[in-house]
Amino acid sequence: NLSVLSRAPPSSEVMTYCPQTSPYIRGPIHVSFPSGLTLAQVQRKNPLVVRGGRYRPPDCESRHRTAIIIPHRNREHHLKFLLYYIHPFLQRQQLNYGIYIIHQAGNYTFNRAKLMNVGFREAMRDEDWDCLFFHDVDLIPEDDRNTYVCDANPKHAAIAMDKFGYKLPYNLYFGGVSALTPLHYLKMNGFPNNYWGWGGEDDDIGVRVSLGGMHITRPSVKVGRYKMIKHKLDKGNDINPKRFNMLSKTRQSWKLDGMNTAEYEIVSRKYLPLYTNITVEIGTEA
Ligand code: BGN
Repeated sequence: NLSVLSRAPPSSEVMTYCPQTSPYIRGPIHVSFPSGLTLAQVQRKNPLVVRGGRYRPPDCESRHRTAIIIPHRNREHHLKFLLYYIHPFLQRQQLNYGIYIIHQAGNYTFNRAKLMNVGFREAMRDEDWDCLFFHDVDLIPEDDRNTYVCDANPKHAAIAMDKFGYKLPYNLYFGGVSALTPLHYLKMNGFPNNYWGWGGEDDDIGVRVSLGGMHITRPSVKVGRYKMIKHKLDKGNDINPKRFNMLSKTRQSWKLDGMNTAEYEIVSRKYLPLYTNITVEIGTEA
């Protein structure tokens, strides 16, 4: 009924939605690590990013609200490169987005999955995000057709990483970068809190996806490409020897341990120019 359209009042306040596919998408990105890069330079290159690392397209209403959750400790060097690439990447996708760094306080063994639980709850306090990207700090996306929006099922975005020869290392791999809606996250009771140190937590999360009645989706290997910034195993993130045993019990443990039991104390919440920095005390292994 065209008369409805012609009756719509002209309005300067109501912005129209951005197109389904952003016209700024370019495809493959050449990723290198320029020496001497500073955060001040990254800031200058991203004048439309506002306090807390937030952005919305200036000329249209985004169809998507995506929060990027990045667990972190002592990786400022990696973070700088990730911010350098990811801000323009997300802007080319015309997303309404925010970047959250979840910084584990203290020197106790690192716990990536629990930091993700913190990130989920704290980001949802800020805004009604419709998609959360759980993102390792050392992975740089190499193609902007890998859109940072959620699917109908949990999405594993890092399907093709350089360190695995740009292919999936094994079928159930769910590590590196994954994307879930708040509903997906709650259906699987979030992520486990008890994986201290390196390894296994991502496999546990992958199992939770199916226990929550969902399945894993992925972009094509052509676009889900990532370059990993080379590094050695961190101090305070030793390989977790309990991971095999714990993984064998996910089916029994997932409802008893997860988002419903995540306990922590926020040390600080800082709205910095390029990201929101949440420092958190997550305790120690029981
Ligand atoms: C797997 C690790 C993952 C890790 C990938 C890629 C385990 C659990 C025992 C099977 N899983 O082997 O956590 O992301 O390798 O490096 O160690």
